[in-house]
Amino acid sequence: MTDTTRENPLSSPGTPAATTTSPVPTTAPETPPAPGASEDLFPVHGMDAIVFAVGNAKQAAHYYSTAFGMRLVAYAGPETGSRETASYVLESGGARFVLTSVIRPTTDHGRFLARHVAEHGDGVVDLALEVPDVRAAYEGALARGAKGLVEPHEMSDDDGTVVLAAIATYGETRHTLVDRSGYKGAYLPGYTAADPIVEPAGRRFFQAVDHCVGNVELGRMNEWVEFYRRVMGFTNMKEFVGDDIATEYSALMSKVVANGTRKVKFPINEPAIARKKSQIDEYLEFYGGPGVQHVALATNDIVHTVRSMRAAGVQFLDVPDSYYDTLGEWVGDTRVPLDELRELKILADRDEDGYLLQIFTKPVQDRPTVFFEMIERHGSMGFGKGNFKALFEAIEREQAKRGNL
Ligand code: TYF
Ligand code: FE
Repeated sequence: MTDTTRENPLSSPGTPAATTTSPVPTTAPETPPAPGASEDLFPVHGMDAIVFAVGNAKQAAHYYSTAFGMRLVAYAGPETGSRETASYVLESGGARFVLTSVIRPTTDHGRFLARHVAEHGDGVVDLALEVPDVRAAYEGALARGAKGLVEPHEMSDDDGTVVLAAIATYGETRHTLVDRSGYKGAYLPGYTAADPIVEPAGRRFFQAVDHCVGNVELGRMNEWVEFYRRVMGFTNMKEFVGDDIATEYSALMSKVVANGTRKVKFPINEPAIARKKSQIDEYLEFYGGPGVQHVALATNDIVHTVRSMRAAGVQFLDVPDSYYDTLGEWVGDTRVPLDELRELKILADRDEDGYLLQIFTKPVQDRPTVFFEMIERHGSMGFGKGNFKALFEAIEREQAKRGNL
């Protein structure tokens, strides 16, 4: 099981940081960020990478190449001097995934990754953020109550220098903070540029990471929203699932925090006590604690995305035909004809700012844990609130098939 003493972001005792001897603050100042100052408290350029610890990174790299249309760009492994781990760096537009597996653990890092895979299965270990000033971000975060995991340090090779540090977030997940402005290599020092595993698809299946969702334990959602607000100056977005919706059909509560530019969006879910066992409880049980539930990937042509991924064998959540019988009445016209949405099981939602099209994969490993969302936005900054009922019912049908409802 996960060490639950880690779970409270603002009051957990600090465990020693990996590369430092300096004490980590155990309490945070109570002062909230000044109104309007949130954009400057913790400047973030965007997501740098999503790092997955997996059982077999070689095969995962193949899957993300063929099924997600991603392109291998860099590699580190025994052939390049990394004898403990193998890591594959894949890109699709501005989105970067790093897939790491352990070959033979010899350091604390290798043992951590091996235990992570044993306890959680394949999962996300790191939501890395690109920041303009790693030292300022790290020191500010610690002063505001974050737990430091890796002190700021530089790494260099012939392609230049990167600055890196890391802080803890929910479960065993971390945020590595990266400044790569002084670096022109393929990923990080220690990696060599690599060629695609398969001939890349003519068009990308997606262009960017839209949002990354965390599942935390019952009653902890607000603590983690507060963590992002206080430590990183993120603010609440209006979309949330409150008690009313939770008890009626969703069995979860959810709030969304975002950085000042809204480029980085982190919804946080917790289970709710409802008529049925929460999908969040199922995740927490099979993941062995809190962690990343889904990553949403932004596409500008969801029809191309879904056709390509379905052709490659990716399975998406099923949506009943009845969903489409009434969709036109409340969503109105979208770029994609209703018949094509129906054929491909794509969901649509509209709010005052515009509309969005979205679809959800089934879990992408044997454990009912991590899945992906593909999303095409047309003005709407929401998360598909109008679809929550249909979506959560579809998830529950899958839960029932697994015997977990
Ligand atoms: O990110 C979101 O909020 C949407 C909806 O278990 C959602 O993608 C929320 C919770 C969940 C699945 C999807
Ligand atoms: Fe989502």
